[in-house]
Amino acid sequence: MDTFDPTLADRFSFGLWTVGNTGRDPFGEAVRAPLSPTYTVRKLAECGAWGVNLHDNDLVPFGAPASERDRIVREFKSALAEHGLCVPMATTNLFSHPIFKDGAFSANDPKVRAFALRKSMDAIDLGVELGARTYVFWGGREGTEADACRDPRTAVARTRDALDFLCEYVRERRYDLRFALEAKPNEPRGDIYFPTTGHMLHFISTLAHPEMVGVNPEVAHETMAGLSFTHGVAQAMEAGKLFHIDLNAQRIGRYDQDFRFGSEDVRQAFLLVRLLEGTMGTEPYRGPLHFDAHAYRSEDEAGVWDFARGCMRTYKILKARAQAFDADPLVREIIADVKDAAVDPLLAGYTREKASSLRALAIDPSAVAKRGLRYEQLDQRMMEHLLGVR
Ligand code: GLT
Ligand code: MN
Ligand code: MN
Repeated sequence: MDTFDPTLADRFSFGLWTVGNTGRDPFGEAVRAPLSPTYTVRKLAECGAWGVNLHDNDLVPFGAPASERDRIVREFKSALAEHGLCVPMATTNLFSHPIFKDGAFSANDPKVRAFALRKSMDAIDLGVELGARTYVFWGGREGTEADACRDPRTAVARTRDALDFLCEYVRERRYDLRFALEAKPNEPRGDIYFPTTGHMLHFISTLAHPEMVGVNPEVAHETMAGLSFTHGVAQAMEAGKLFHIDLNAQRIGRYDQDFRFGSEDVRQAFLLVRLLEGTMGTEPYRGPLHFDAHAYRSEDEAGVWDFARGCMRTYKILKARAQAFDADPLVREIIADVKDAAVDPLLAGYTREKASSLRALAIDPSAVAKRGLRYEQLDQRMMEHLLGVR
């Protein structure tokens, strides 16, 4: 035990599908045996996790009769109680069954869309029964290869219909549940609709109940698109829309790698943890810290638990590094807000007078431009904190 080992206060969660990943990929069979949900609960608790998340079919097999569903849910609930784990988030599998080969909410066949809605309502009931407060929608199959199959605007409108429908369902049942939309640019489809968190944020503003819906950005997905994950998350936080987060690691230009948190692009991971924890003195994110990642295919079951502990330890180590970085006097000095009493009041809240005062300001562009900003020093200091020499 050391200070980087996880505690319940850290709010770390894993999906049944993450530690339960058997290593199957498009080129090879499973390398690990499936783990039962109740066993997973016990092992996650031993590792120091706080929560366990699931798709409907991670727990209840597709098409299981009601009696079997109820037995499975009963056993799972008693495992949760015995080991002190909660279910912060639940979701629906709208991608594995062949019925979803053309998408779920955006599919051209109305029967597919009906089946997707029905499956989502059942899965919402299941999630709420287990105590989930956040419900994720990842439209993995909502996309195309043969893009002429529909007007992409139709896909947007159908997705809106589905989310508005399900928001009303939640409201009618008086569930204490919020939706979080997860973007991904491609894989398993050639192109997926709403490819980034930014697309999702705008789409949310067009819904009937935008206050019920936020985002669930994933490190790997934003990075696949070559974007700064931290900037996307920051925009979601600024909009009050960061309802959930999927932490893992990814290199640009690769398939969706879902690696152990922090194992690629340590700088981005550091900046992300710094943002989430508010070590700059800003409002922190207070929701679940979910690892949507899995162990390398090289691992046996012991390696899976090494992977899980690694995700959590790296997060905590980065948090400690970020705290030290933001407490460093040199850092504070370089990034201190530049204040200018004559100029600051003119910069927000347009009036005709402010506009003319702005025009009248004496600003010498070359003099302003001459000042070096010391970002080399700042970035090197960040590297030294990150590399553990400060
Ligand atoms: C799937 C996907 C993830 C999503 C999960 C939720 S399932 O593993 O790769 O990014 O978050 O549906
Ligand atoms: Mn994810
Ligand atoms: Mn992923």
